[in-house]
Amino acid sequence: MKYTNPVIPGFYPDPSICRVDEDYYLVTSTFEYFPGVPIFHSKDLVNWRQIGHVLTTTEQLPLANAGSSGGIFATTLRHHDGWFYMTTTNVSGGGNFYVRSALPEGPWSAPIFIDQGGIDPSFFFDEDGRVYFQTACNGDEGEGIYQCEIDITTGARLTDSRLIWTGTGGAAPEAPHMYKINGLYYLMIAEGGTEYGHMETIARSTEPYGPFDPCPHNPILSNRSMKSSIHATGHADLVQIQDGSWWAVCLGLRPAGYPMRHHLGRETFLAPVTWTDDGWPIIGVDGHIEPEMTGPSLPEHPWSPRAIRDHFDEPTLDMNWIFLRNPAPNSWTLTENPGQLILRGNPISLDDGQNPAFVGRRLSHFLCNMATELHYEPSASGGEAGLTVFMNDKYHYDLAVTQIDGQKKIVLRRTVGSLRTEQVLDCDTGPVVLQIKADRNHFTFLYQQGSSDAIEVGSGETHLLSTEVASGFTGVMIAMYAYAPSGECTPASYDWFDYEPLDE
Ligand code: 6LW
Repeated sequence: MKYTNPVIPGFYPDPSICRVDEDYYLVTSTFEYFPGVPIFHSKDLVNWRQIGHVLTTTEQLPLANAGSSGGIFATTLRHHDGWFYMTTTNVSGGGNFYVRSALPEGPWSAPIFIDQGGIDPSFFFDEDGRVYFQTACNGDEGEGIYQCEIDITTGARLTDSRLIWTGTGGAAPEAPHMYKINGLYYLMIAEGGTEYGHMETIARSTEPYGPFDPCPHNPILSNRSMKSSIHATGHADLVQIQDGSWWAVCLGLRPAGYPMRHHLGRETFLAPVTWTDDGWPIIGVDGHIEPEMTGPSLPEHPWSPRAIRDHFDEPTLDMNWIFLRNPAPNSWTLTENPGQLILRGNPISLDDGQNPAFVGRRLSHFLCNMATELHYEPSASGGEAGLTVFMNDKYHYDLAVTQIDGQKKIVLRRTVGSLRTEQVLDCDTGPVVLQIKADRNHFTFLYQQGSSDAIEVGSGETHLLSTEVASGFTGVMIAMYAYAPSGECTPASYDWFDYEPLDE
């Protein structure tokens, strides 16, 4: 079966995968967003559906100190002896930890912290029962991959942390994963940094602590040539499927245009793995990931497509909605008026790098129409509510309903670093439909009331809301938000939200 990459589009970086019998599970990193670490399920490696989040409590995921692109860095998911284990780093709260659960959809345990520094933690469960814990660390022996042995029931470190490989000389050796294949320990890592120089390298040893012999074919994955429309591939994880073949998931970028190179964020890609005669894995077609590839020999198992409209008529939010850091108490409710998502602004704005009233989803398509019906009559105290195309607290475009000089207004505000522009139009009392039309180069903002035609307020370039300009590790979010500088509690009631993709 042919499939199209990415297999999980939108800001879903640093994927890690495990297999349990005929089911596959995958997690990605989530930085300052809450709940953290979405977990996906597939039966064919191509079609994925989200089944929950791993980190759903403040105890598991405190983000109060997480700046933009802080919080949860890369994750690893493993299954052993009937338990799922997810390990990650909260770079803004506590460092490396893991949680475990008997079921992939949870409930997951309280965090168990591990006394080893660095990022990109991973586990290897050896046949003799030993459990090895690896991270990318700049430690006492220099920069590279460090390993210790741990007690998986308590997280206690049982040995010193030792440098086991420094990679092949690329910048930032990171994202370690260890596999035992045909009696040899394979240690696979990312090098070159998670941008356009990204690559995957591997080494192997007869012993878990090495010495590791580097693969003569390194890098085993790199899209560094300009030929491909996919770039920055790396941070891979391997899985063996039922027919014995091996497959890789990894992160990559799809630059929307050249030379702007902007994109939606780092996404999750799938590639076949082939083995050389001397026993080394090569990811993709000669180490490249392609947009169209031939999938695994597994029965195709598509999931029902997501509806365009979210009516907000369930008592809980659909799991593709997430908050910016831990949501402030009373900032949102679905139960006060069933069929509406009500946001109550607080004095925290989108610019503050904290937790404004914000409910958002990833932009997963370059061509997409989004809209929401907002019931909100702002008071004179400068409150506002609306939609934001959000990269981080210094790069976002907001289409909001507010009040200026006693008049209800529509404002389009574009915040790009220290630059800010505003366009203001009149607005009648009553509900407003706010619209955002996305294409590869622009977001176009419109509003519509009653039976009148939609009115275009303005537009903003897509490339300014991309890590190439805004920096960081996250991706483009579309969110409903509310802001109340005086703390007044005018409810912003969202009747529905439409997300209509117009491209793959
Ligand atoms: C991830 C690490 C990285 O933990 O970026 O640049 C971090 N490399 O592998 C966040 O994705």
